[in-house]
Amino acid sequence: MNQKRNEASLKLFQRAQELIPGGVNSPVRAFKAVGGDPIFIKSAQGAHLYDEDGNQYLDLINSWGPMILGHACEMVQEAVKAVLPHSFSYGAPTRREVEIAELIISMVPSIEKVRMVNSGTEATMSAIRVARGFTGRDKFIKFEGCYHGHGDSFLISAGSGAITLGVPDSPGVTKGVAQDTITVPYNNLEAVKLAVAAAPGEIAAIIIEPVAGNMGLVVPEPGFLQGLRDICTKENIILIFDEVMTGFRLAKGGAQERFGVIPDMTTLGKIIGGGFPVGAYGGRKDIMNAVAPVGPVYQAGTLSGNPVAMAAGLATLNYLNEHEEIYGYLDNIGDKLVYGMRENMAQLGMDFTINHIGSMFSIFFTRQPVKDFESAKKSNLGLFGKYFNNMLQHGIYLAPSQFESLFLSTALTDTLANDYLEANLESLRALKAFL
Ligand code: HOZ
Repeated sequence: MNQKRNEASLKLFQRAQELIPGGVNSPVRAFKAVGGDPIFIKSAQGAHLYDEDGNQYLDLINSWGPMILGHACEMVQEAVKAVLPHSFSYGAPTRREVEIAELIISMVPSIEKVRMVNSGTEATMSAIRVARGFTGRDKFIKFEGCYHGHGDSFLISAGSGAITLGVPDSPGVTKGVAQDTITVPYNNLEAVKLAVAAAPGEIAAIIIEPVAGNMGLVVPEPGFLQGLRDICTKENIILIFDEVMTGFRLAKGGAQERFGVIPDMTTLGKIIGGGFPVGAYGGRKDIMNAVAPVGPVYQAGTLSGNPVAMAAGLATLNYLNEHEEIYGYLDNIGDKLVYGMRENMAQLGMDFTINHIGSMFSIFFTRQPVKDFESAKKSNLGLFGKYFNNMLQHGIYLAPSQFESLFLSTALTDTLANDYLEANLESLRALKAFL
C-alpha cells in the first residue's frame, strides 16, 4: 500500500463542489459510483499520474483512451511547441488540416472524406444529422448500453456516466426527440431485424460502438457486425461505426480493420487529438458531400481544425501509422494483464468475468458471460467499488465505474504490468471477506 495522503485533493474537491456541478466537469470523475472522493491530478508522465498530494498512480485509463503513447510524449510535445509561436487559432483553413485528413483517409478503411470537429459528441451528433439528411429518413437504431456522447438523441438506454449515475434516459430529452431513437440489445441481430421490419423505409442509420466500451467492455460476437452490414446494405440504411474509443487503438484502422467490416460512416475522437479536444466524422464520398458547403446538411465550428490540436493529433497518428508494431505490443501487454488476472482469480477460487480485446478490458463481478447491457448490469457494483478502492490504495488508477473500459498505453512496461498483477492479487484477496 503506498497511497497515504489526500488532503490537497479533498480541499480542492470541497471548493469545486461549490463552483462546479458535483465538483467535476464530467460526471464519472466524481467517484460517486465507487465511493470516496476524487483524486485531483497535478501531472502525468509516461504510465503514471501524480496527484496534488504527491501520490503516484499507474494509469489504466489514459484519459479514457487518447494517451495511447503514454503521458507527455516528447514527440507530441515537440509538435505542439512548433505551433505555439504562430498563434493558437485562426478560424481559417491550415496546412495541417489537409495533412491530417490525408492521413485519416489512408488509415481508416471506410473514410473517403472527413470533417474535423472538437469532440466525439459533436462527431456522432453530426454523423446522425448527415445520415438523416442524406437518406431523408428520421429514425435511427442504437444499442442499449452504447454511449455516443451526450447529444439528446443518444441519451436513451445510454451507457457510460449515464448508467453509472442511473440516468440512462436523461431528463431534458423531449419525447419528440426520443421517439426517433430505436434501441435494441447489443449482439442481437434478430432484434435489429425486427426493429427494421417494424419501421420500413424510416430508418436512416444504425449507429454502434463496434466494440462497446461504455457498458464496460463488450466484444461483438462472431458475425454480428457483418450481419449489421448486410442488413444496412439491403435496406439502404447508413451503418455508422462509433470508433471514438476503438479508432487507432484496436488497429491502425480501428475495429473496422480488425473485424474486416466496413461501415458507411465512422466517428472518431480521443486518440485523433493526441490528448487535445478533437473529434471527426467521415465516410463514403457521396454521403460526406451532403455536408455544407458542398451539400445542404449544416455543421460548423470556430475551433474545428484548431492548429494546436491538429499538430498533436497529426504527430500521434503519424507515429502510429509508421510504427504498426505498437499494436502487437499493446495486444501482448493486454494479454499479459488479463491472463495474469485470471490466474490470480484461479488462485483465490474466484471466477469473475473479464472481457478483453487488444489494449482494452473490463472486469465484471459476475460469473455469467457479459455480452450486452442486461448481462453487464448483473455485475455486483458493491464489489466493483471495493475492488476499485483497493486498487487505488495500491497505486493503480482504474476507471471509477463498472460501465467503462480500461485503456493501456505503450508506456506500460512488463515490470509495471507485474506490479499491476501484484496489486490485483492483493485487491482481489481483500474481497474474499465479502463473497
Ligand atoms: N464518459 C467518458 C468515458 N466514456 C468519461 C469522460 C471523462 O470523465 O473524462
